[in-house]
Amino acid sequence: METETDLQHLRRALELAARGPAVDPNPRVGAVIVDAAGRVVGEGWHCGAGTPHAESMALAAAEGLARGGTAYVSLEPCRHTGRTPPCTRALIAAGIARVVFAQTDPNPLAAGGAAELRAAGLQVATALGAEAEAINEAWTFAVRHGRPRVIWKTATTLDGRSAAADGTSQWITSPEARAEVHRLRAACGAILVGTGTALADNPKLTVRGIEVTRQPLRVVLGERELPDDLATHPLLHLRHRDPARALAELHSRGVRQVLLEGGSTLATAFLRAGLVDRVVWHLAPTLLGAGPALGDFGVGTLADALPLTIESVHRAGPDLIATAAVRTT
Ligand code: AOF
Ligand code: ZN
Repeated sequence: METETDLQHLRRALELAARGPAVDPNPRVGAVIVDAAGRVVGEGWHCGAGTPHAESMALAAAEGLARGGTAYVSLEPCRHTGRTPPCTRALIAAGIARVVFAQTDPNPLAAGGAAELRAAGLQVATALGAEAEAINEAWTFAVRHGRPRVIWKTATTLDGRSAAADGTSQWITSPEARAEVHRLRAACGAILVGTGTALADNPKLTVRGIEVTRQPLRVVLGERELPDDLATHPLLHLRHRDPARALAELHSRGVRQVLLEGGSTLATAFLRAGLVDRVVWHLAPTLLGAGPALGDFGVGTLADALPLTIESVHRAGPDLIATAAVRTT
């Protein structure tokens, strides 16, 4: 039975989990140790792959005061020997009487901790599973599907164009929208473009304007040669166009979320393979014409796109409706 106090300690474990790195091969995990008298005697969180698990950090902080107490953990304690020893054993050895955890571990290598703890005579309870899962959305997806989660980010004008007649495509959207792209990049382990985009735009594909401990891996997919001076940052060039293979390679490198950033050939290949999980669509209130939705009305280059002023945006059932003025009188 979980009490309000249990939920408070578990929420604190979730808070601690969020201190971990936002992008990492491993999940973000937090733990709180409360002694038999109800006092918090240790807190811990996971700082990234290869470092101690949250439970062992919290037990170390408790300095032997854990006996007869309760461990609150945001993820089911692991029972495997991976980069570190099993947390179930550490909890049992410390004399913990009860474990309350949030998310059930979806990782088949580590799962089964709850059953092992029960078998050892500890009380085990769970709560707040959905909240804990939200802290590790991409990791949970990647563990369940055996591949990174894929986000396709695209920017188009209101008439659905992503480049003008002369090929100019930088920048369709505003600096404000581009700042959002950096936030999205910061949440991904790898940024993927095709060789066409790499050659045409020479994009930096780095996170700028936000502090990150590690830049995402820049990945270019396709056989075409790339000049050396393109690699302003460590760049991984996969000389094939197989989305499933690319994701398998990235997954084995610890990437749990990938951002597809162009061009259309790359996005098409991923969609065709059924390997796009989420779309982030940036819509600029401009018209270019000379596309499938609107004929050529005289715009040749991006700088001459006809600007509109969005007056309202709303959802109508599954649709998105935007009303924009071409000219404000
Ligand atoms: C963590 N941190 O605090 C907990 C984890 O890579 P390893 O060997 O350290 O094992 C990672 C697995 O251990 C992870 O996928 C998850 O199933 C389990 N618990 N992992 O990185 C932690 N408690
Ligand atoms: Zn563990």
